[in-house]
Amino acid sequence: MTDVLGTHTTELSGRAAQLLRDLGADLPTPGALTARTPITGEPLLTLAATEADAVDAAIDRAATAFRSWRVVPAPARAALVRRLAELLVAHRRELAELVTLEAGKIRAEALGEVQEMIDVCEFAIGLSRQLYGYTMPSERPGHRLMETWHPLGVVGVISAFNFPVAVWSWNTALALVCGDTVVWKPSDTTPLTALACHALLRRAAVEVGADPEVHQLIQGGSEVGARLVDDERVALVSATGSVRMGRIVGPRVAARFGRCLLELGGNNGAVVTPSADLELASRAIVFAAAGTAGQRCTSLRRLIVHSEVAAPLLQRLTKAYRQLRVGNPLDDGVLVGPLINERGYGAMRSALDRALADGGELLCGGERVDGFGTDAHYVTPAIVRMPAQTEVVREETFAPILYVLEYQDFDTAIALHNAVPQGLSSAVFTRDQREAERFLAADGSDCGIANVNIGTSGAEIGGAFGGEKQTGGGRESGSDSWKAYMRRATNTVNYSTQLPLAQGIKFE
Ligand code: UN1
Repeated sequence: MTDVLGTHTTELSGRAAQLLRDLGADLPTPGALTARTPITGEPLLTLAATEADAVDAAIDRAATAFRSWRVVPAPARAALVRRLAELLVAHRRELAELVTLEAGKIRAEALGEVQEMIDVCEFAIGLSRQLYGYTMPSERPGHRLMETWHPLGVVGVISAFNFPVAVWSWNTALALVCGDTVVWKPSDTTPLTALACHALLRRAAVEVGADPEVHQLIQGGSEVGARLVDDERVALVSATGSVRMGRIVGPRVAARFGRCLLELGGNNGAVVTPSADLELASRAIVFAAAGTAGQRCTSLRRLIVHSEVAAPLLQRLTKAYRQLRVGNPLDDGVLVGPLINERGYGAMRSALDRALADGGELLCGGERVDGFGTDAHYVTPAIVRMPAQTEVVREETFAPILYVLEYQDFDTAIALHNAVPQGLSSAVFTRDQREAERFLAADGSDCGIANVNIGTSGAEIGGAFGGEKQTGGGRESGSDSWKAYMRRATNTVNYSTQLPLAQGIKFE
């Protein structure tokens, strides 16, 4: 294992600085904000938070840039996103390594995150020629009825530490082809990857002759986010993060009649039925529950397994869990990196304590892995068999804890599955078509994402991404999610010499 103490952190901060330079970002002026690496828990670099008047000025620049960007034809706007995609392809390794340093993701997952950025750019480029509106038959002779989609305005993007670059790209690639400009407030835990993305996008803009002011970056904590949220010039606030954050952002944006796109917590469940392919199911479950150290909003947190197959499934899972290598995410063969910080570790500890107090039985994991320094938080992913879906199981704990519940009949499994406040992602493992279809039906899973024979995490960008209930209802990324980033105008055109009124009204 790499020596992660002492000199190693200096190496990591030097490496982060080098990666920033390679990605074309200026090294930040030191300030009150500290970028840490969860690999050792120690500082990488410091930078200044954006002051209140600088936030206002950034929004102002984005609003000004919008006035000309909105009239650039959408396929021409796509040139900017195409260049960004090319730069991401060229710099994928550097950006992924910075993601590993700053968010602690293993290399394969960090590269996957950058791939997700490239994918969504390609999607947005194609979309630029497909911002379709309907035409409808008019009830009046000599009239045409149609709708047109227009750019919306300034989009405020608030993103979380766990997908520090992909979630930005889902929003930004779409917003840009839709003719919007963007002000981005990344998590204050991951400011360096944000500097890198901002630099790549500005470079792309300069190279294709687009206005670089279409993208603004503001950095800092909730006070910086609050200024963005409250600003009337921000037409849409797209916020990814906790339910707690969404409860603050949603009402504040609504109070000024702004638009909100919320992608909040998940408490994702999988139902494993007696006919399931247990080998396939256990591989899917291990990736979904332990991958990214349980820090995806789509991570699998609840396993609802039929009593007949509980024993063989748990045997496979505990065996696989014991073989998972936990450690430095830069090292080959490591599958589980660190938790983001001490708060994440504390949340895991207290959730485990509560689960055990509720009568839960720890089947494996849940231990701290030492040897990385006191400020780093590595844990073995845990599986806890629960007697019931108690309060702690109904909460989202952003850590690798998989709660196991047993069921006897499929209706009860679906009821248990849906009996949580969140509604992001879900899965059923079955070879019975009736069960599979029932899970996807109106009275099946109540989530925004419902899968058959694959895990809850790792969605492709082509589908709409988001969920119901406390997850916030927003949809990002593929399908027709772009509509959230545009405004719709309904147009009625009279090409006759008469003036018939709708609903047959006579006014003479
Ligand atoms: C998130 O955790 O905020 O489906 C996003 C997935 C990824 C995105 C997760 N494509 O797991």
